[in-house]
Amino acid sequence: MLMRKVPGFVPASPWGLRLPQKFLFLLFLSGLVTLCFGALFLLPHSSRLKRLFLTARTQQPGLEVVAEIAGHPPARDQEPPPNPAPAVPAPGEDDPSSRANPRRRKGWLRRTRPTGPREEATVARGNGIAALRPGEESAPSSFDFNAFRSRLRHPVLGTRADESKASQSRVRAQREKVKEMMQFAWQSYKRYAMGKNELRPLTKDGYEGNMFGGLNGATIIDSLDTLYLMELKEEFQEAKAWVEESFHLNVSGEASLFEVNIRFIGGLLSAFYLTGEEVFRIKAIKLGEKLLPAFNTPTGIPKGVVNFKSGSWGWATAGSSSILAEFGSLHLEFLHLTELSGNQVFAEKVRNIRKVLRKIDKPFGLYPNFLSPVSGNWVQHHVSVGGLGDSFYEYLIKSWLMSAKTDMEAKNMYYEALEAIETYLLNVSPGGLTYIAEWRGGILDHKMGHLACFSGGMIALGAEDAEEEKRAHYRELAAQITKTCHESYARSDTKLGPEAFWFNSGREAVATQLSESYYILRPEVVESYMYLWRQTHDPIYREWGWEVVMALEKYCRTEAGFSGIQDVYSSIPNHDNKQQSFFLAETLKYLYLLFSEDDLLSLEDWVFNTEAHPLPVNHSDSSSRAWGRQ
Ligand code: DMJ
Repeated sequence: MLMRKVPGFVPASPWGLRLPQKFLFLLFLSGLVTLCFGALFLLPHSSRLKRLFLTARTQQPGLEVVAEIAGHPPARDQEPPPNPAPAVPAPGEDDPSSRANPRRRKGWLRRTRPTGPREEATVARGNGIAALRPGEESAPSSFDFNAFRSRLRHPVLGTRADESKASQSRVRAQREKVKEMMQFAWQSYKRYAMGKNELRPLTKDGYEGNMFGGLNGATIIDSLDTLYLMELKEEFQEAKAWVEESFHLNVSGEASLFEVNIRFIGGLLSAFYLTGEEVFRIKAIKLGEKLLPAFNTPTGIPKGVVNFKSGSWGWATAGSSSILAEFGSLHLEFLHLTELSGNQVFAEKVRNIRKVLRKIDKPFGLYPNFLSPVSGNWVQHHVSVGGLGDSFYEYLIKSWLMSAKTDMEAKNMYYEALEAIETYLLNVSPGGLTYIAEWRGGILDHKMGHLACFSGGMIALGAEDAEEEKRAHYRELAAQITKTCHESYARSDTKLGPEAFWFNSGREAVATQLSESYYILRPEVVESYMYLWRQTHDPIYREWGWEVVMALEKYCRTEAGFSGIQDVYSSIPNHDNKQQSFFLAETLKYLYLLFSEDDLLSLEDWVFNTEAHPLPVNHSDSSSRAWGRQ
């Protein structure tokens, strides 16, 4: 009808059109079809329409393009990696298609490379993606999981030494006991609090806390690698299924950058490196991206709190200074985020932090705990190897180790800092106990926090790379500090250690007030036992570890999970009703490792982040080791 009104459109054939008009109409139609099809390419990358219309065949060239961009030959031309199979079959590994993209790459850290729809297509084909939610699938990778695994010096889960000998049966039973504790802690959490951040064992429910900005499941993500290495296969699968189906990143609260990094990102990264499951890699990267606004400060030193909704960096809630242990404990995870995403932004953020810290004046070579992210100046001169300072030092030596001993800057900063700590903070009590005091502008508080007890393990770990003439000294120092921390346990009624202990007024290694007498299932003391055991094989560390197991069973185990206690000096426990997620991530993991062979998560292959999540050492022969050249 419409055409009849157009001048010149007079019907003259059975279709009602003349020949030139028919030609014009066909031309118009074909133009329209071309336009519609072409528009598909302009749709956003994640568009469903695009995925519907662009078949697998259309996507295939993307593989070649990605490989070429990353400097590799197309997939079809490549040889299989020399040792493609994981060292030991692991929970959930029976489906080979669920492995990360097996294409090879050269560098451990690569330069940023362009990303685009084709790269995304390669990611989307990997298994695990099906479980991702819309908008969570854009994390391209050319990470070669098989090549990575083939470079490890030891099977991830060790070679399982023959433990049939009588001398070995005790340690096997001890390890099994710790495994049972993990199973109990997990089952209790699952029964009463699945999906919540942590379990409250007395009230038999869960709680979210206020550190994670609306993220859920801290206990699940903190537990993944512990369940894996204990070969609790069913439990690992439960945890993985929850991550796939219920771990949502579209949250909008205020979160602690540090806590989200060490627990969630650390946990996801480890789970990926242990299993090759894409879902962990992709969620780690996506979550990492959500943390980036915290770095938008004048100095690039991140604020402690990030607002997931506005992306702002939480001035109002977090005061005006950033905390050394918080912004100084991002390096390990952020380098791995770059490694797994190909996006240099993560590495750049932590390199900048390093740069600021290297340049700034340090009083007597010490690093105070508070720094202004605006001016880049120290805010007050409080120095501690315990809370507020602790894991900054840990991440220096571990950055060195994780870089396969190429990050000289981290190494130098670590030994210089340790020397200053020894000179100004280290003390020996009249009773002969070695401890690291806290420093307030030159005045010492003769106390050590439970948190500072990780330092025995750290100093042991760093001893082997110190100057020849200092190695024995550092080994001895590590042993002495660990002995002091053991004393803080041994001198309590429960044989568990207080939150802080003092050396004054004739009292040594004991808390002086009730407000410091609690024990919240912390790991630092058993962490040091584990490192000292691996370094010395002195049976005393297993004995001390076993004392902790017994005490946990006696005073912290409740009907529905483990709980902290409010007073280690009372043998009638007053439970705090919290099963901390780090109990499953760290305390039980370090205890299990203490009663295992040294090649289970060998220290030649792995460094543990400050939440005990294992991250691999860079064994690649790459020339692009970004952190080693600074
Ligand atoms: C853990 O979250 C980490 O070890 C952190 O570095 C310090 N505190 C707790 C455990 O005590």
